[in-house]
Amino acid sequence: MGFKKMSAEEAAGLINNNDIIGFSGFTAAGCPKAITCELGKRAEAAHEAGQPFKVGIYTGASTGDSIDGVLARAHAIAFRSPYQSNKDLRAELNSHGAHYFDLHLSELPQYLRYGFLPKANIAILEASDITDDGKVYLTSGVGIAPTVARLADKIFIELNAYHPKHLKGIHDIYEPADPPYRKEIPVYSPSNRIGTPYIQVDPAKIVGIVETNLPNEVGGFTPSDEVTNKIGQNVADFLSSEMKAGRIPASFLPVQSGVGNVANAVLGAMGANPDIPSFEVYTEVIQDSVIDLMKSGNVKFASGCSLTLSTEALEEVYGNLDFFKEKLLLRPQEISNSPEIARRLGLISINTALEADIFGNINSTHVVGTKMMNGIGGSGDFCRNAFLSIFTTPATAKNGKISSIVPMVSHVDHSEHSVKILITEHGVADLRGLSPVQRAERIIENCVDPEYKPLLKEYLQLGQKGHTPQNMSAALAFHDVFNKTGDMRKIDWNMYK
Ligand code: 0RQ
Repeated sequence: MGFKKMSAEEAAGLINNNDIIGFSGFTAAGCPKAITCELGKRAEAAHEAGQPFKVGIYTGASTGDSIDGVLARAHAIAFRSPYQSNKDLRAELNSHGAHYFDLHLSELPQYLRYGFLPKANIAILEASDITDDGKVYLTSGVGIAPTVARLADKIFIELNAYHPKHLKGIHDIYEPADPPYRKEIPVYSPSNRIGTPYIQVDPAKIVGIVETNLPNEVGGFTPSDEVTNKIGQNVADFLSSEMKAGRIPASFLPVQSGVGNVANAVLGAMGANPDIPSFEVYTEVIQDSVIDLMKSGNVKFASGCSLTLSTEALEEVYGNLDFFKEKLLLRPQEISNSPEIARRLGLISINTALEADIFGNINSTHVVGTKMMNGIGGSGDFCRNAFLSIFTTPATAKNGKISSIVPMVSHVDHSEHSVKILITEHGVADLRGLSPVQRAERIIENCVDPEYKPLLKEYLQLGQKGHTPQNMSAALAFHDVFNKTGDMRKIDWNMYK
């Protein structure tokens, strides 16, 4: 190989204060892990010497701790987009130590190409292989890698021997042209290949190769519990009833499912439901449950942006690549999350809300209206354009002290227009074709926790005249009482009568 090999420390030494870095990967899958650890040390040393050292960061989605955790703890992040889920970075963003720009994931590559955001002058890519003429074969996640590799002036490659070279062929790399030259993205079925299995980069831009042998930093999943299992069951039963009613074709439609424990439980329940035929997945994050369903024959094919798998599941995939490569494709997020494709394929989209309101608006991001949790991620890319958009949430949080269903969401990510079905452990609210007051009655009846039902019914009585009967003094009273007492159940509506 003709490229210069260097240590992670040497590579980090070539990155300067105010540089802007774009990383490969999506969630902790496929993210570089070595150079940023050294960069964190560099930033800390600079800060100790009284010098500034911060970089701007673009990624696919969240990252492993070696990017977001290390750099947040070193106070080395000037700004960050489009998604994160690291507790130290969350603290940094919420205290304004770093600026965060929350963005629909499908939009970031084109935002960068259009010049809407500061240019990433450096790209750091994790690769399983590279050729002398600049063909980069990625690892278990793609994200924004093709775009940042093309736009950056300097590229560092972390060549990670943990990922087998035999992964070649699992990626499908395609970057659309920009308007006015853009054509349709020719994905007509989840398994359609439209691009190349590698990213072609200009070899002259490759500054150095850092050799590593490091596993992904994907956290374990909490096992499903009574609540998540019930939510999963409710989703599966609802989908099976939609099939029986003839609204979902008998051959079924491709499924997008969000990230986390609820999403894992939902897919598990769909696999266990005898009425749901084996289906395809067109999503961003391929989690353990998809791999299990592939083995049992319930999932025929999965197209995603990353293999966000536990170490055991990833090793199982890597150990049986001949079987899995036939059934998996990894695409850039611009394609995995494309609104055009979501609409064309007719996705059944299932995402998790932090809170929903009785009129069907969703808050996916802000805890009690102010603190950023993770970000909007791909939820908007999918839900706005899906065939059927479902949001799930446990009915309460923090041992019942918070109702996830409130009079008015404290932050809006998805409006009532994008939300078709709301599902909790208590039941399903089908909101299609309902007016605001009908939606409120259905959500309160079917989805709300029994302790909160009378409180929300009473709130509806306080509603002021109008199409959407909110009460402008009391709409955020649940949040206010939680901030003051730590328990939404302490609400006293008499104050608003
Ligand atoms: O707090 O962590 O302190 O225990 O929020 O809640 O119930 O464990 O749910 O892990 O599935 O995450 C919306 C954040 C849900 C996620 C969100 C507290 C609760 C707990 C987490 P603790 P759960 P999950 C594809 C799609 C946006 C992006 C998206 C998410 C913590 O699904 O980030 O959809 N979605 N992407 O106690 C205050 C409430 C609360 C609350 C829960 N109403 N008020 N706190 N919590 N409800 C993926 C990608 O884009 C990559």
